[in-house]
Amino acid sequence: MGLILQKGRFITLEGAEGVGKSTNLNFIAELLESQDVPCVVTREPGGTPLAERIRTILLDKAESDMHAMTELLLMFAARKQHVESLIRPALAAGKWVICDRFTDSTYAYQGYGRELDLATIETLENLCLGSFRPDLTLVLDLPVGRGRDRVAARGEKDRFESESDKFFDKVREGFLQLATRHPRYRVVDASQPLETVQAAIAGIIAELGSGSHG
Ligand code: T5A
Repeated sequence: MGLILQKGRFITLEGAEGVGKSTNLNFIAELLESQDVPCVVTREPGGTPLAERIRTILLDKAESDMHAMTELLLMFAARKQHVESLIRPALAAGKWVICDRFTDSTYAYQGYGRELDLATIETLENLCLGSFRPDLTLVLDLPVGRGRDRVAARGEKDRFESESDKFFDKVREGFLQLATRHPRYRVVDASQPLETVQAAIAGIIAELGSGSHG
């Protein structure tokens, strides 16, 4: 593939539940490691001890009366800690960072899903991150029912997984809307067999490595 190693790149994987983010995150990490590209795999909400503690609160079904704005602020509190103590230092050290969800999930879930004002989210994004954004965002797209089927065998549902199909339809539509906003987004049809999905992802990563990605 011939990746040109210059500086760390920040790749995020996005999509609704069960679209294959974790599966493909590991695939990308193995792909990069096979080419001696140093990389760090992480996730949101979470990624650092403090942010993981916030994640536990956010996913806890016992917090059923959490206000949408509280949820939004906790997402950004966790993100600020994650960016400053893990993501930026890793990129500065020349590592590639591959992250399971990032701010686009906030737009999709808290914005499109919970119907909080997108401009408020943008204000918080600018406040917490300045101009810091991913180099590449892979949006894995899958009909909501298929995502649910893929994770159906798992145990008890968390606070988000307990939401309705209507909520997840809005989330999915949100991701597709976001993907039209900037060339850093690439939508991958996640309903295809895993080998086909991963061949598409490998092609996109190769573009990023060669510098031809928008
Ligand atoms: N959240 C997060 C917000 O509301 N706002 C935010 O700002 C942020 C950052 C976090 C929750 O927090 C919310 C959104 C989330 O609800 P999470 O840990 O990201 O939760 O959990 P999920 O999205 O629920 O993650 P899942 O593990 O359920 O889904 P994945 O990672 O997308 O799916 P994965 O890779 O585990 O795959 C699911 C199954 O499908 C199979 C896999 O083998 C696996 O069994 N699979 C395929 N099968 C057939 N064909 C393919 N192409 C397949 N790809 C994968």
